[in-house]
Amino acid sequence: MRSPWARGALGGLAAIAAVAAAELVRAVLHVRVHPVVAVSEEVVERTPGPVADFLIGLVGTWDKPLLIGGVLAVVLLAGVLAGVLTGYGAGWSALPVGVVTVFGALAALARPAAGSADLLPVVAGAGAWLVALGLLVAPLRRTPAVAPRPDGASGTGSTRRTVLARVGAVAAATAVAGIAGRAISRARDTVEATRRLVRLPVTAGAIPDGADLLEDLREDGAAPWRTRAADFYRIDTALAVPTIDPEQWQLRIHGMVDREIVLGFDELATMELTQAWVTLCCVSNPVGGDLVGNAWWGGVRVAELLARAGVRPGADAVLQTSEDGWTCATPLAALTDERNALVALAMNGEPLPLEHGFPARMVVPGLYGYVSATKWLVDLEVTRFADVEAYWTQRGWSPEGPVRTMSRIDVPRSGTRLPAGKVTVAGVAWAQHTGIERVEVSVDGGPWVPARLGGVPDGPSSEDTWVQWRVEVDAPAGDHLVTVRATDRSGYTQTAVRRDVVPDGATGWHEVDFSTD
Ligand SMILES: Nc1nc2c(c(=O)[nH]1)N[C@H]1C(S)=C(S)[C@@H](COP(=O)(O)O)O[C@H]1N2
Ligand SMILES: [Mo]
Repeated sequence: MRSPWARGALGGLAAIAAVAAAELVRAVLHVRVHPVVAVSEEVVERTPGPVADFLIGLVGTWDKPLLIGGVLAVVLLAGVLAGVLTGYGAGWSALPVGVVTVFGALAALARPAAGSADLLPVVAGAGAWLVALGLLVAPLRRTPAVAPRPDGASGTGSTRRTVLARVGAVAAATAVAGIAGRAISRARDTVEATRRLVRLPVTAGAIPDGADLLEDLREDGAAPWRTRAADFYRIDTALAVPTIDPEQWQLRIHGMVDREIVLGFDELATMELTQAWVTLCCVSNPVGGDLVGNAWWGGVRVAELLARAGVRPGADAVLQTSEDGWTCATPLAALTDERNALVALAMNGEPLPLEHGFPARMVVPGLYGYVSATKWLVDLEVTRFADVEAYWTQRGWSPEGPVRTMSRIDVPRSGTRLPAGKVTVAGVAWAQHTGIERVEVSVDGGPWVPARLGGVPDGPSSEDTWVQWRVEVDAPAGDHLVTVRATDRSGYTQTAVRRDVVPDGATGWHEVDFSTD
């Protein structure tokens, strides 16, 4: 049992455990490629054309499986080596693991549009590798000091049993992680494929005249007026994105209603769809933060659905529930008044992306997401605030979540150096379902200067979106601090008092420092 062969075999198993752990984390976090595949892709990119052509001529379409198999073999060999090296001390055995991890990390980061999340499968793999290796070889070290047996066999029966038990446990965990990872990936691929086939009678949404006021400042950090789905902030408690087949999906509306109704996806999609620009934001958005986005949503008005069900007197809330059990309670009034509270099926002219609630989510202008914007929506219960508690209100957040009037400076970025003279200051401001009346900036505590406001949609949803603003200020050579504040159409001007996001949204003025010379 203490032979290098045994250690090598245990090391190989630990490497397989690492590959499986990385796959599970990859699938859960929806990282596009496994680190092994990332390394393979990197190899392809770095192989000179003629060499690649020659090799492809040799192996034909087997090139990719062979390449991935080759990388896996290297990982396995590194595992065997790490196992053998445990006989020489833990430090040595960590070396092959470290080398493989560094290559995996570099390849993961080299993928197009890679972010720090793409490192997590690598980190999980390395962690699982070291833990598994430690578990598997530990009994070898703890072998009681007994005299060598006459038959020359090393170790004892009890060590052997412990090792075998641990081999069984690690192998089982490896199999579970690998199978779970594959199942999660497959479920997601299936729903993605279904989603691509969904056709909805919606448009891509035309940007209102003059709304996109900051196109020329995009390079400097100004957000586009329409937030693309890929750039839209994502906040939810779901570890793995729920994968819902629209064919199986149903929305139930019940509680204090005259008649309970249950609707399928096709039924909803063939009702009259309302389309509107709505800016969504998160209560956890700090002053100056980017947990806010503006999109063209398409869906069925909740007021219409509630009217069909017939709301009974005495109700003042609707408890929304998602497929994964998340809940929020929304004031009934916000769902039945004239605003465009929607069971949304589309975002920017496409079926909702999985991350943003496919096949259906709520969008309610004027309320923070945590009290209104259930993704993967399956249930609406008409009820009373006094009778229910929802996910975040149980955790200390306010039951009421009207969006606070807020403004943000996007240009210049904090710490920028600019030529002295005229400096353009620009950004966004929002007060959904109230509307922005005025945005002002002040340089170095000087007088408030009104900014020029961009356009908003015509008609009833004109107050439901953010507004872009820009202004030129004088900035002589030196260090400067620029401050912004917005006034909404109710006449309220943002308070300077800085308050944290808990329990009902941050307050205070956003400030940015820059210098000119
Ligand atoms: N099912 C579900 N829906 C949810 C949440 C959640 O955790 N689970 N989070 C809410 C919060 S706090 C916000 S701010 C919005 C964010 O929506 P987005 O991720 O599409 O930007 O979704 C809301 N809907
Ligand atoms: Mo949120």
